Amino acid sequence: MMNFQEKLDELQREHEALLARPNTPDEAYNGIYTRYRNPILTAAHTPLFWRYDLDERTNPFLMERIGMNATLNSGAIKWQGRYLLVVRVEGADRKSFFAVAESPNGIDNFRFRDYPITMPDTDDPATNIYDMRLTAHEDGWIYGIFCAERHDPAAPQGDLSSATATAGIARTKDLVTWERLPDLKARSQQRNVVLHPEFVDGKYALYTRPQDGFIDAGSGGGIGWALVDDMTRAEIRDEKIINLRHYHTIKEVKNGEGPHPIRTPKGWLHLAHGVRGCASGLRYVLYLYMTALDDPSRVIAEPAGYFMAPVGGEYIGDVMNVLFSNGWIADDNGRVLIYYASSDTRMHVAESSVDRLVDYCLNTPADGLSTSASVETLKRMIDRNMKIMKR
Ligand code: M1P
Repeated sequence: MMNFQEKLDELQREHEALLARPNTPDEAYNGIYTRYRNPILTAAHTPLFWRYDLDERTNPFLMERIGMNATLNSGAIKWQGRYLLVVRVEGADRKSFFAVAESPNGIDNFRFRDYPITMPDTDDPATNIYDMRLTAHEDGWIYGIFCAERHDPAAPQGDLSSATATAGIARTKDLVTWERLPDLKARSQQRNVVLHPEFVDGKYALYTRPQDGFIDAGSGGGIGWALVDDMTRAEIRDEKIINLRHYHTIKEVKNGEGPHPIRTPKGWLHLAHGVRGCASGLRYVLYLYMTALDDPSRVIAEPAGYFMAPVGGEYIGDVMNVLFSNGWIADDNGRVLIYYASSDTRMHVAESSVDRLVDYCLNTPADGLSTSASVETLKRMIDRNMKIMKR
């Protein structure tokens, strides 16, 4: 039987081995992106000193005192040459909080900073906050927009599940200290709100996701767009839907903007999630679309179907059949690292490039919205390939 110190030494060795484990590309090929084999962050990556009381007098059995349940939906930014994720960490108590994890190469060796982020509250404190989108805006601030969730004050007595979703807003200059700004004012509930990195017509531009209830998009038709004068008192007055939901597509039930779009020479490159219902519940997949450089609200291309969907162990977790992304990083050399969570449980990375993703968007057939249209699209490809194969 190991004593306290021996067991702690063993835990520390195992933890360090997990953090230092090199990541390698997966062999599966599709020409669009490459997944990396190992999850980059799991609950087991959180520091031991977050979970264990390391004092033998108060914790003689060396028990976990504060359980960590999941590391998921992370905002991403390249900061002073390092790859930073603002991770949604969920404790065993179901409360999510934000914590920065950083890596020298964006692929492995992600390590949490010693302390989680202390996010100041507003006058109406949220019960739970999660899913931060980071935007280094041209105004000089780094903004974090996230979901602030509260119990619905209009819920009938005894209903402890109904909640409201609002966009919380904070900003920082150093990713250490955060200034909390008032929550976004909007007529509807809002989740998946994202700040565009540039001014548009002299205003701040937000991708929104109006929704009737906490879960249901309801009459919210898709990803919205709104211009805002001032982020210190952001209010949506006019909102238009720029990326619609459609019957019998991957985004029939709802969709939401992922991280802020990447500027490319051919347009703004967007990553989003689409949700459909099936017998086993909701299925969340990732898709891409592009908008015009001179008008980031005008869609110019959208390939049919999903870009990434769960594979293998990604299907399994707290909320099955979910891929979700709210962070990606474009390096100066054109490499794009896509950070995504599987099944609300762990973080992964996939690699592509701006050129590949733009090619994928501009040259992959769009959804014809019916079986007949899909078959005609497929036949055209087969016809062209038959000619090539007979040469
Ligand atoms: O459980 C899947 C996801 O569900 C929500 O996403 P959306 O608002 O699009 O439905 C969010 O709670 C997200 O955090 C979660 O990953």
